[in-house]
Amino acid sequence: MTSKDRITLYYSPQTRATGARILLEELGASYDLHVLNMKAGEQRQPAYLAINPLGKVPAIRRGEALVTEQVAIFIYLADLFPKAGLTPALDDPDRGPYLRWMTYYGSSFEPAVIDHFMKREPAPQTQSPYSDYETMLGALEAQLSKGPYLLGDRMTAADILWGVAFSWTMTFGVVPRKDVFVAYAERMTSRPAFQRITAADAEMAAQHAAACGE
Ligand SMILES: N[C@@H](CCC(=O)N[C@@H](CS)C(=O)NCC(=O)O)C(=O)O
Repeated sequence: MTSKDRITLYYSPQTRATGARILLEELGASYDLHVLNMKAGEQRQPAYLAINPLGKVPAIRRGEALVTEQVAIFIYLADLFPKAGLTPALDDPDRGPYLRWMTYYGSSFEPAVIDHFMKREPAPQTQSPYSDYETMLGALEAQLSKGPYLLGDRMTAADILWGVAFSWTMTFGVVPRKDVFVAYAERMTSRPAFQRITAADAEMAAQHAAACGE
């Protein structure tokens, strides 16, 4: 990879950017971190709003390509490093199911979990993007019950996204600790990349808090 192809990850610890960093590690990719101290509000400064007008991490830059949105970042990065074996090729029969479960995260899971967390009345089933919370979660439970990974025996980048997601949402109590979810989260979070980045995140988060006098 030439220097113009180098990847910069716009990052804050213990956020949705953590999964993207774990994926980069699992892919064996070289990358630079551009760290934002969210406690100091750096994500809302003009310099970062020029990267992502929503003021959200993760974002990545590679050459002229700027990518925001976790799911897009996951698909993009896993495709950039096909030799890591975490993405089914375009003509692979697993490609469709892989994209299905990747995008299910952003299109169905997150809206459902946020409504649930905020105790918001969901939209009527026919107008809600995720049907209803129980149905949305039930589909995931059925898929993961086949295990050990979302696509069966094959681990993909989607499992890194979902492993982190289950770990966080069960910690916050917004997703029930069903056996299948717990076993899956443990499978993914016991991996060295997850352990390494979680430890580095704890250190970075403490530094950010200290810098803000907390
Ligand atoms: N739709 C975005 C959401 C990302 C997001 O919510 N990031 C949070 C961190 S977990 C954030 O940057 N929050 C900072 C803020 O809004 O001030 C994605 O999927 O990447």
